[in-house]
Amino acid sequence: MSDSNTTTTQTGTPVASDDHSLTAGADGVTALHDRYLVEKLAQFNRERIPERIVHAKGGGAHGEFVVTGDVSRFTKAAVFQRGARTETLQRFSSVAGEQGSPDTWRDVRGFSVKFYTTEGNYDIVGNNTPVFFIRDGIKFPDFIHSQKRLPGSGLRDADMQWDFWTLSPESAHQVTYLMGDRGLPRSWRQMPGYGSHTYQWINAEGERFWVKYHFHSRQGNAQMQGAEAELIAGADADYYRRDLYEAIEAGDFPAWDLFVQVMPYEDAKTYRFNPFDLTKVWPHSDYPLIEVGTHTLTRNPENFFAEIEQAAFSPANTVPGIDISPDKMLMARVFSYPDAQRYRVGTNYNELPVNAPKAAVRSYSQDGAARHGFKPATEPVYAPNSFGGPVADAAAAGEGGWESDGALVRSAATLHAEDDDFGQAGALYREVFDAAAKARFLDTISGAIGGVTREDIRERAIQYWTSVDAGLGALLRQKLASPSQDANEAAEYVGVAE
Ligand code: HDE
Repeated sequence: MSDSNTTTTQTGTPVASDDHSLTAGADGVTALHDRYLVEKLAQFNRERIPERIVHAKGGGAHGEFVVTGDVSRFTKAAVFQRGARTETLQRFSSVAGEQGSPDTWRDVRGFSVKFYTTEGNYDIVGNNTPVFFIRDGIKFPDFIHSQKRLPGSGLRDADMQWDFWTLSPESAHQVTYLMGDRGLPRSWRQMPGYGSHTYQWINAEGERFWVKYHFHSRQGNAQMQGAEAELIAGADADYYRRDLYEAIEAGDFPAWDLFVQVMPYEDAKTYRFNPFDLTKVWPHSDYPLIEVGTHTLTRNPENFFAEIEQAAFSPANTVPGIDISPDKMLMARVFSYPDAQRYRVGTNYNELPVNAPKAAVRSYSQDGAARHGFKPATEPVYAPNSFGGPVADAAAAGEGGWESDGALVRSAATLHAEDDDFGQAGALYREVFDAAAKARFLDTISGAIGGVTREDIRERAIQYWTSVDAGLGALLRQKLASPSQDANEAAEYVGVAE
């Protein structure tokens, strides 16, 4: 009988040493039958799972969502009914950098919330910007390739970043956000979150609405400037992760108020631009913010790997009263996330405690690698059956939907009067940025474009910003031509992420 504190193998057998391998004599060859040595090395070699192909670097915490508003006329989802309290998990991330990359590289930040609702898990997997670079998911792998690393040198490259952006003018609005002050939040706690896409809500009467989610930080929004971000990137690559962890440890719980914009179902057909275009925001003057509730982070993970690295957020996780919309990006995402997670974490990833719903799971899914849960052998394993197994129920599912008809085509969505690529980017630059923000913006884009070596791409970049705002284009041309644009300043931006 071993002492209760004796180290054991993975199968519970006491082991002899954690310091010495089994050898033939003190200086002799190592015995292959030292199965503890073998187990220890083999297990170690398998400690990592593939990092997320995007949003690899991040951090997160557990929390609670409390409904304070009354949105019952728009959705029957239990999680959003007045007074409901729901346990949550949140993960923040950077898009383009790898696992160890500095938190303060300029980038879009992920903002993912998992609600463990009584009707199953609901995930809002958004960003800290309300729009995105592209409007069709088929472009996503190309976009990400252009923001990551050159296959030969393994280096980031301004030529490919600006080549892709300028050949994809629908990116202008998001690039304006990214290169503006919002591209460098001071912390995850001091930034907003957006569902970004248009989603669908369904009320108890079956009426449908289009909605957009906005999380407003109770800590306010704050940013840092490029020079400080670079210093921090070198001194503390985990700056945001540390900030969040330490705030929660100190009992300073960060919170966000959730609002929605609601568009009546029929408005979508005649709205001045396509309301399902992820490169556009809906002006609040058209659809004002409506209060839903407050999300507060209260508990750090006990184990980062088990609770954050293996966490699987997905826009495919919807609940009765909430559905997706005809946004082509969103439709691509509902395939992509569960696919990524089956590969990254494993087929049965939803059995892990961090991903498992609090609601009961009744399904005919079975087996697969590392399956843990199973039903009693007396229960049927197929549907339909005559043995009392679970039965699907359209009314309980509370799905939405929309009308669509037509031949299968590959084309842009049906045109609305004000669909364009540059209008909202120009409005953001002219109407939201003040003079100082405009000057910083010009510095940032000229620095970034200064790293472009191909003349044609550089010229296209000037045209791109001219389309956003003619005055801005002229200033940029001037600045890029000026000799004060030194090589070091340009080099700073070559690593700029998406
Ligand atoms: Fe993602 N994205 N994405 N994305 N994304 C992933 O999912 C993808 C997009 C976002 O904290 C991956 O499990 C496609 C928009 C966040 O774990 C992957 C498209 C928005 C996170 C994936 C998009 C996001 C991801 C990587 C174009 C904001 C981190 C591994 C159609 C509204 C979630 C994984 C976390 C992660 C695919 C575009 C946000 C590969 C195909 C738009 C916050 O499935």
